[in-house]
Amino acid sequence: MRIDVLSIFPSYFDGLTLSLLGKARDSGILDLTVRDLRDWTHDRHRTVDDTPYGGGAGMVMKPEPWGLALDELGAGSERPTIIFPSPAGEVFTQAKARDLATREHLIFGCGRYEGIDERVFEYASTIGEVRLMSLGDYVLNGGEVATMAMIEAIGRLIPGVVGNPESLVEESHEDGLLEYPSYTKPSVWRERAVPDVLLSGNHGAIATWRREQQIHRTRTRRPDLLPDDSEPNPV
Ligand code: 6GU
Repeated sequence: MRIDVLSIFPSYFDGLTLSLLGKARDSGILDLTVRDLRDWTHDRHRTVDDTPYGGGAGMVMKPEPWGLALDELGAGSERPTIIFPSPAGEVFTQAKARDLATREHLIFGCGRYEGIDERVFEYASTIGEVRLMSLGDYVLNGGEVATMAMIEAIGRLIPGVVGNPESLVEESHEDGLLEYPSYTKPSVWRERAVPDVLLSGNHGAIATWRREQQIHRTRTRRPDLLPDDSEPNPV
C-alpha cells in the first residue's frame, strides 16, 4: 500500500519509523511518504494561509499549494483515496479502517488553522475519492495527530504488518465488543488473584467466561455498541 501525507509539520510523523509500521516500511509492505505542503509554495515566505473572505477569526489554508501537491501525488495513480482529517467529517471506525486497508493509495491532507479553502475538497474529488474523517467529538489543533492515529489503525490491518494475524481478531471492536480482561503471572499479586477459571485448563469454560466478560464490559462501558441500545418507541 502507498500512503502519502501532506502536512506543514512533517516531523510530527517521525514516530511512524518506530515499531510495527517502521518494520512494514523497511520491508516494503508499506510505502509511506510524508511531504511538506510548503514545498508547493512559490513565494519567499512559503505562505500556506491567508485571511478568510467574509471576515472572522483565524486564517484559512490557501488552495494553490494543495492543488499543486494533489496534482503531483495523484499523478500516475488510479483514483487514490484522499482523506482530510476534520472534526466536521464522518467518524472513523474499525470497520472504516478495514475498508481503507484494502485501498492501493491513500493521501492524507492535514489541515491547520481554521481549515482549508472549501474549493480544495471539490478539486480533490476530480483526482480521487474524497473522505473527511473525524476521530470523535472533540477538537485537535490540526490533522496531524488524527492522521497518525488513522495510519496506525489502517496500517496494522495490511496483511503482513502484524506478525500473528490471530492477535488482530481478538481485539476490541473487531467483533463489535470490547476486549476481555487479560492476566499474567504471578497468579496472586498484592492480594489480588487471577480469576480461577483462567487457571482451570478448561478451554470451553475459559472461552465462555471471556465472552461473558466482553458482553458485560460492553454493556457497562459502551452500551452504544450493542444492538439493543435504542430507546423503546413510546408510540
Ligand atoms: Cl480528524 N481533526 C481535528 N482537527 N480535530 C479532531 C479530529 C480531526 N477528530 C477529532 N477532533
